[in-house]
This record gives sequence, structure tokens and C-alpha cells, in this order.
Amino acid sequence: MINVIGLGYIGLPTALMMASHGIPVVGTDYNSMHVEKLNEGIVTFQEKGLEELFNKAISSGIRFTTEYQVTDTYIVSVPTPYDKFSKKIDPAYVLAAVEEVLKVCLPGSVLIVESTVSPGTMDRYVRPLVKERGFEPGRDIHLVHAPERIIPGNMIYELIHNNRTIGADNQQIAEKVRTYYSSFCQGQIVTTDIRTAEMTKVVENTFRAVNIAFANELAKICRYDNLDVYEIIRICNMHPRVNILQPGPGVGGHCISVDPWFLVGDYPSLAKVIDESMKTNDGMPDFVLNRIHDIMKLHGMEDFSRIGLYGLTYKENVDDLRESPTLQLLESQERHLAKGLKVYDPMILEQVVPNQYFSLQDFLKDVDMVIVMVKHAEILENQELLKDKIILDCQNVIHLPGTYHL
Ligand code: SAJ
Repeated sequence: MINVIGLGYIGLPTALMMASHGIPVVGTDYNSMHVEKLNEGIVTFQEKGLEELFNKAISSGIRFTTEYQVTDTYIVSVPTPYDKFSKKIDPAYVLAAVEEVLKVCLPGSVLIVESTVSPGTMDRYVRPLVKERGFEPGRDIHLVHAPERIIPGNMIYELIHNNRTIGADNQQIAEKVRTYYSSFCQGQIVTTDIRTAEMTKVVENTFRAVNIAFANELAKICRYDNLDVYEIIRICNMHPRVNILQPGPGVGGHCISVDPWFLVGDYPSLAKVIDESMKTNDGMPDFVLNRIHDIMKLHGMEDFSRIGLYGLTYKENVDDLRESPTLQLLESQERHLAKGLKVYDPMILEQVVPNQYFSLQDFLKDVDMVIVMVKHAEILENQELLKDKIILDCQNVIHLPGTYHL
């Protein structure tokens, strides 16, 4: 039986996937309300295909509890926040989970950490903790790092089809862990050592962050000279070896906006391109705020009270708010002692910020200018509703005449 610890965005789909492929699974989470909901049959976040998978896993016998289970295999997928000042990872949740596992696990257990960790975390924090508690890694407990790669919005498909990496201290354990993942994963499963596995995960997200930063920088350069960045990217991408990503109002989510900082934190004098890229991405919400200000001046608008931000989530068609550019923009606005921007997001049904609306119609009634921060399907399908508004489209998805861009 596998005990999956942490039933969030990664742990829950992983647990459900394994359970519905014939592996006995118990899911553990310290949040009792969360566990209660799951036990009542309610999925805790929205994701394409998740509910169906949930029902399948329930009929296969998955259970949810707040208790750690006595067993021989654990998958830890708890959050790994980072310290905004030092840029270093905070492994506290991972270490707390490992401590709890050590209290109940059977001799010779396999402890798989799926949480994204900064390179070296397993050696620097997890291994010493295990030894401190009197366990010998490689004998009493086997440590593994098996980072996930699934993208919110297409998690279920990617869980099945993406290639995966398993980092272990020896091949025998790596092969054992491979059998669990290959129960559902149709991609290639590469085995390597733990430090390499840790580094690959962070490097993958850094690659994307740096490439998004390049697109964002182009947007700034093109704005300065009044050129159409989207047309330039479109033409450049016709070159067989060029593939530029899209500029946007900022980079959110718990991965691309966080993981690259681990490299900056650990290698400050070496990770220069990464450092600048992260600063470029983090500067985008302020760049949007400046654009709003410029457009307000053009239209003689003096305060923010009839300006609305469309979209609160970190990207389209998910209900995930982590590190969202809109939240960053609102924070920045507050720091400048300006307030009043109105906000609406069809995916967010609870109030998370002031001046938040819960119906597109009500929101549009109260604003003259709309900033499209997130390209949710709703706005793509209803763009004619914006036809009398001043529009700043940060996603290049609105085709109405007079629309402003980044
Ligand atoms: N974004 C842009 N321009 C682009 C693409 C994205 O501004 O051209 C923005 C998005 O709007 C969003 C942010 O970047 O705010 C990140 O979104 P994303 O969809 O690129 O990535 P995530 O964070 O949802 O998922 C990433 C994925 N990593 C990579 O693509 C390398 C996913 O595969 C990982 O599993 C996930 O991080 C993770 O958990 O690490």
C-alpha cells in the first residue's frame, strides 16, 4: 500500500491515478476539512477530468485520512515555499512530513519526495534528519526524489503521457519505484541519482521562465518604439530554429515563478541570466500598471474606480491563485497608495480581494476600461460584450478595434 502525503494539486491526482490503476492507496493530509470534503466525495479543486478520475479511484477503494499509515511506501507531495528575501527554499513542510513518516514506517520503506525541492535539499536536509532519528538511509529507509511535470489545466493527460524522472541511491530501488509509476505513466521513465533528479526539475522550469522573460523583454522594447511585438514574434517563429514564447502580464503559479529563484539563491554569483529573467517577469505587473496609467491619461480618466481587471488566477481556465500576476498588480497598486481597481474572475467564486465581482455583467456595468489579465474561455467566447469599453489586452486575444496591448 502506498501512503500519499499531501493531497493538493499534485498529490491528489497522483494518488487517484495510482488507485485507479490497481495500486492500494491511502491519501493523508493534515487539513481535516480537506480530508472531510474528499471523504464526502467532493473534489477540492477544478481540473479537466479530475472528477471522473476521483470516482474511479473511489470505486477502486482509495481512502483519505489525516493519519500517516503504517506501510512500506510513501509519496510526499507537500508545498515547498521559498523565502522571498533570501530566495532559498523553505523545506519545513517536507521535513515535517518526513518526521511523521519515520514515526510509523516499516523497516526498509521507500520514501519518495515528489515536491519540487532546490538541488541538494535531499542531502542537505532530508538525509541528515533521517540519520538524526536513528535510521540508516539505504538500509532502514530508501530515499527517492521523483519530481512531477504536470501542467495545471491538462494534469490528467500529462500524468499519463509525460516522461518522468526517478532519482534514487541505487538502481534496485529506482526500478521498484518505476513499477508504481509505470502502472499509469505511458511516457519514458528515466532513472538517475537524486541530485541530478532535483536539478533537472528546477532547470526545466527555469528554461521556461527565462524564455518567457525574453518574450516579456521584447514586449517592453517594442512598446518603447511602438512596434507590434506579437507580429514580430509571429514572423520570427517562422524561422525553423526560433520558438519565442508569448509576453504576458506576469508569471504566476507555484513553479515557474518560484523554482528558478532556488538557483539564484544557491548560486548567486553564477545564475545571472536567471536572476535578470526573474526580475523581468516579476516586473511585468508594474509594467501593466504603467500601461494603465498611460491609457488613462490618453482618455482623460483620473481615478481607478471605473477600471476593471479581468482575471485573478495565475493563468487561464484554472482556479489557482498562487503567485498570480493580478494579485501582484493589486499589491503594487496598494503600495503606491492607489486603490479602487475592480476585479472579476469567473473561476473564483469566493471573495479574495476588495471590489471583486461575481458576474461578468455586473462587472462590466461598473467599468469603462477592462484590463484582460487572463484569457479564460469565458472572455474569448464573449468578447463582443467589451465592444464599448476601453480595453488593454495583456494576452493578445481580443480582436475588437482600438484595443490596446502590452
Ligand atoms: N506564461 C507567459 N507566456 C507564455 C507561457 C506562460 O507569460 O508564453 C505565463 C502563464 O500565464 C503563467 C506562467 O507563465 O502565469 C506559468 O504558466 P505555465 O502554463 O507555463 O506553467 P505552470 O506553472 O502552470 O506549469 C509548469 C510547467 N513547467 C514547464 O512547462 C517547464 C509544468 O510542466 C510543471 O509541471 C509545473 O510548472 C510544475 O509543477 O513545476
